[in-house]
Amino acid sequence: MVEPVGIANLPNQRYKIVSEQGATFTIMLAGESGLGKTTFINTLFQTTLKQQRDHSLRHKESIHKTVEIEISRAELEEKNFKLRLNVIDTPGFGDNANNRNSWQPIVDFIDDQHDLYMRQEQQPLRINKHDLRVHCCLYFIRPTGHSLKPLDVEIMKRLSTRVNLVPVIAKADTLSPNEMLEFKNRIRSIIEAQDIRIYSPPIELDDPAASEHAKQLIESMPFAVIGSLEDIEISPNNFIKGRKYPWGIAEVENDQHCDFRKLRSLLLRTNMLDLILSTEELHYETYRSIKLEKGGSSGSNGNSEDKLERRTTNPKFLEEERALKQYFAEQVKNEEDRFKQWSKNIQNERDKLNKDLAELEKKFKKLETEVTRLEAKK
Ligand SMILES: Nc1nc2c(ncn2[C@@H]2O[C@H](COP(=O)(O)OP(=O)(O)OP(=O)(O)O)[C@@H](O)[C@H]2O)c(=O)[nH]1
Ligand SMILES: [Mg+2]
Repeated sequence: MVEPVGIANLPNQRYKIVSEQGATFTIMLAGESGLGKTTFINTLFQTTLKQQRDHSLRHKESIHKTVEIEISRAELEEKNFKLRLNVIDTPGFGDNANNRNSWQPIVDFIDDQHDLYMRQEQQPLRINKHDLRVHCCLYFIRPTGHSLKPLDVEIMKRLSTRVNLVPVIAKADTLSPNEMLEFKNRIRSIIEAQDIRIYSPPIELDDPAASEHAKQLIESMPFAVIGSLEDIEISPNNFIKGRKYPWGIAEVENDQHCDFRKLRSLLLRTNMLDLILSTEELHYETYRSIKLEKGGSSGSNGNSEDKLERRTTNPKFLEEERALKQYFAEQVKNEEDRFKQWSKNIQNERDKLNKDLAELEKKFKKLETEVTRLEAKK
């Protein structure tokens, strides 16, 4: 009998990243203020069609400006596989006199997480590691139709040496298809000319369908996205997510309108594992070796180039990687179900938090009454 590929049975050390306590996947959003970062992440995790929500609430949410780095978590468990999802939403920059102040915290956050992880690795005791290393940073670009700003170039350069960087064109509904094509081409040539290393999905030569999908993803970069929390009724009881205009509806999940579905697939299905592994083996290792060199330690022999080399050429690694990929693909294949569950989880968390807050308020009220009563007695 063939044993099922259990993550716990996988032989290689590095599978520990996605075994033992399951996988952790952390997405970060960065870019100028008001480009729809928060809206995008809400769109990504609320793809199930829900009834209209409380209108006042939606209004409040849509004008919410992110003012500090916000971390949300959701945990998903299925059979024996646990996936912890973290989303790091950052305040937009660009509307400050001193821009450095606004993006430095983002870069620091990424470095700090690597640092924290490294310190934990140096602990003699095997502790449950706290891991918020960013596996993918979505960088939002303003849909000007012209070019990348020098500030974008500067920040993207800094990010791309630290993290898997995925550029995203915000508010795709504001450009015509032709304008979008030209804009994408221009951005691609700047990225190339400036030597910005963006994330590129690996092409699987032994799997034609996967390699075709990867090529499509690469061709679509930078992904143009539309975010919306609105479910628009297109026929009785038939809702789609989109933005309504006098001329029609810009649809979130329509490939003719934007690349939302491609980006969703890259993040949550086809490339999640690669994003996790490449963070560990390239970005984290790079950070580690730089730190160790600076610290004068000689322990930097497991450097990133070595590991990458091993990963791409050693047949044993390739076979293990294939098995892991297959397992992972099975775990994340039912995209839609996952989204439903995720969005439910996120809502549960929110409800729990609200309940806790309500309880606290109740306690506080009680204390207050008590104080008034005692004071009256005096
Ligand atoms: N036309 C259009 N508007 C959008 C889209 N996504 C978001 N918006 C709107 O843009 C505004 C800003 O959205 P947010 O999601 O708060 O933007 P943000 O990038 O998180 O902004 P900061 O938190 O300030 O950095 C809101 O009014 C959204 O409704 C989109 O795809 N198209
Ligand atoms: Mg925001």
